[in-house]
Amino acid sequence: MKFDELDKKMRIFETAHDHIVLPDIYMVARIDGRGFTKLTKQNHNFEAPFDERFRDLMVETVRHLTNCGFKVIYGYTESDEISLLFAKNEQTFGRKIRKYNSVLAGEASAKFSLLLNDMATFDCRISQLPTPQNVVDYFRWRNEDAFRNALNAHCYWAMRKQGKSAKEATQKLNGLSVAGKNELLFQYGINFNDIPNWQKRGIGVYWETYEKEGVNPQSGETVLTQRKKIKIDYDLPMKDAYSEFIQNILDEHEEEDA
Ligand SMILES: Nc1nc2c(ncn2[C@@H]2O[C@H](COP(=O)(O)OP(=O)(O)O)[C@@H](O)[C@H]2O)c(=O)[nH]1
Ligand SMILES: [Mg+2]
Repeated sequence: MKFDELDKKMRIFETAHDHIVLPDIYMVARIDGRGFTKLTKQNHNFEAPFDERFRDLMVETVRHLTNCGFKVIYGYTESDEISLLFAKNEQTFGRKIRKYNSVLAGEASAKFSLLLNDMATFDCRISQLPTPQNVVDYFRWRNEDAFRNALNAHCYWAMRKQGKSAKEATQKLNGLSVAGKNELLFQYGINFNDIPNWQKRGIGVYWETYEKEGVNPQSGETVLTQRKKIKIDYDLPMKDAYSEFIQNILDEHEEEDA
């Protein structure tokens, strides 16, 4: 068989089931560390429940992902996961899902591994969200997940550090309400209100406009120009205020595109 014929014949097997995200549907990627329970606690000695060194590796990985060839309009990280919201008119790779899944998992794994100086891998999945409200709900969901995670993790590790076994700590937590968990922490001398917001709400990464003074080379006049830089937000809002915050990012982006 001639190469051209073989090429045509075999290409079908690779591409016949290629799924493309329809126009006007929002895409959100969630990139999650693979086996990070072991990585954070056995292979590396990160402080539990939260370690600023681990947080900084995640943040730098998000920063890289917002700058690796896609139109990311909002990045978010909590625990070992990263969510990326793409511009509605994102066109990279013709919106082929397999490309986003593989390239983003690859970019995240490579960046994080270089920063950690050890091998670490991430998986990736894409949510296809038809309405702005779905996008708001998606990020609200992860924001509330961060809160529950932080409460559980602080309770769990408070007990473990005082000598309770993994089984005992898990059992104790299972039967407790949110108020009960707050009370438990209080007994261990921790006021959950005083825990830093980045642990309870996650961290946002987004573009911020600022004005920079420059000199017009022709007239010599001082002029103000608008520039964009990445902001790392360790103090995100929560609940309805966070939903509004995400809605604003969508609105601002629509205006820029219009
Ligand atoms: N020690 C430590 N562990 C963390 C930190 N952030 C996230 N993790 C761990 O990362 C894991 C993330 O959960 P999950 O994705 O469900 O677990 P995986 O399937 O093992 O990756 C949990 O075990 C968290 O405790 C941190 O700052 N310090
Ligand atoms: Mg994980």
